[in-house]
Amino acid sequence: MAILEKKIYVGLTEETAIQLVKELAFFPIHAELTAKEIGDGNLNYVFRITDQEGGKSLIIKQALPYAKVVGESWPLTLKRSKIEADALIKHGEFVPLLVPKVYETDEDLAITIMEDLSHLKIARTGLIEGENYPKLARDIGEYIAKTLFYTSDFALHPFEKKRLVAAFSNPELCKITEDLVFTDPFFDIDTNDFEPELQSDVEAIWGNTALQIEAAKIKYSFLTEAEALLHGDLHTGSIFASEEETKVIDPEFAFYGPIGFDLGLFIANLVFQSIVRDGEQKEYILNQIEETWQVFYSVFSELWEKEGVDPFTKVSGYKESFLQKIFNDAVAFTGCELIRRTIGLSHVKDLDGIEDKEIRLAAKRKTLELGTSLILRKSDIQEIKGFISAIKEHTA
Ligand code: SR1
Ligand code: MG
Repeated sequence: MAILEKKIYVGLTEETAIQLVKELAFFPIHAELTAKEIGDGNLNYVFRITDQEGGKSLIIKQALPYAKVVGESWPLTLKRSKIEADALIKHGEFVPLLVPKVYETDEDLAITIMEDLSHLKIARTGLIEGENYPKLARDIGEYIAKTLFYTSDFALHPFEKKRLVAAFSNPELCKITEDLVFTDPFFDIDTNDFEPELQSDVEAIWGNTALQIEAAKIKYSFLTEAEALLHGDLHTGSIFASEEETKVIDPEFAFYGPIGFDLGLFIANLVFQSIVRDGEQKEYILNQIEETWQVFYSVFSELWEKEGVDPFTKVSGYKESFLQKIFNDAVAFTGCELIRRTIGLSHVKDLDGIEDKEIRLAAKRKTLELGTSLILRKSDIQEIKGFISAIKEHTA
């Protein structure tokens, strides 16, 4: 029976994935198709379907009803598939070259059929292998500025903004972030995962009340500030890159939240690279962090000046004050991401992949120290040069 007609969720296999794209007539009827499951994320299946002879390929992404990283004991809404497809489409209105094209979606099957980007590499993988992506910082600075400005109250009619806030309500995925990024790492909770040698460093975090208060404040911003339609999980594993191209994927955590969150997540994931690299290569990454902020600032500023619809966007000084707030938020969000990827449930290969135990532990202690400092100094660090100095100070 045709897969689409059933209208009930069924997990795809490589065989049924081929059947599906044939039903949808993406390929000629007699095309010899191959399918391969290539997903390496925490939550979904990703099938690449190829017609070797016709030279055409595409991706089917299917949400699983549970978190793959933990197993069936952690059920997870399939609605995230629609959120992801809708966010790709919405963000694609503003940055069509920086996101994959969506060809088809099906809410019942929780699938999105989209452009195959296999000619690119996941940025995290390439960076770990020592590659550099000269356009990455510029493209991500522009991506964040445009997607977030155009979905904010500064660009939208208030009715449309509130319609989007409701359409992108994503409570279950937000709860994962609220727990894994903003709560669990700051308490002795079972889901935390760290090497026993870090016990005393971790206990210092759990016992730091000043840090917990600041973490609580930045978590509250995440919970309450519906500033713009965020990507929501903008780490380097959510980005495909080459020297010429950048494509942002996987916005299943999209929701209306504080603008500094996307910035902080991306910057933190560059910080991991600045820690594992030396000399000129370390400087290169630090320059990428600075460039991300500079590009974000200048693109967002220009949009504000030319296309701001709220009368207050014309009031001298308001733009600078708003951007300062975003900057300070981004500093603290960076700190939270550094800590959670070191001692929380979901780690990064940049750190865990360091083979030498002493070097790995030293790197992890740096991320904990820097993360703590950034959360505590959120309001003291006023501009990007000071941010870079703070990173250097704790990660030399
Ligand atoms: C159970 S999901 C763990 C992490 O993977 C995603 O990419 C998010 O970063 C989430 O926190
Ligand atoms: Mg993801």
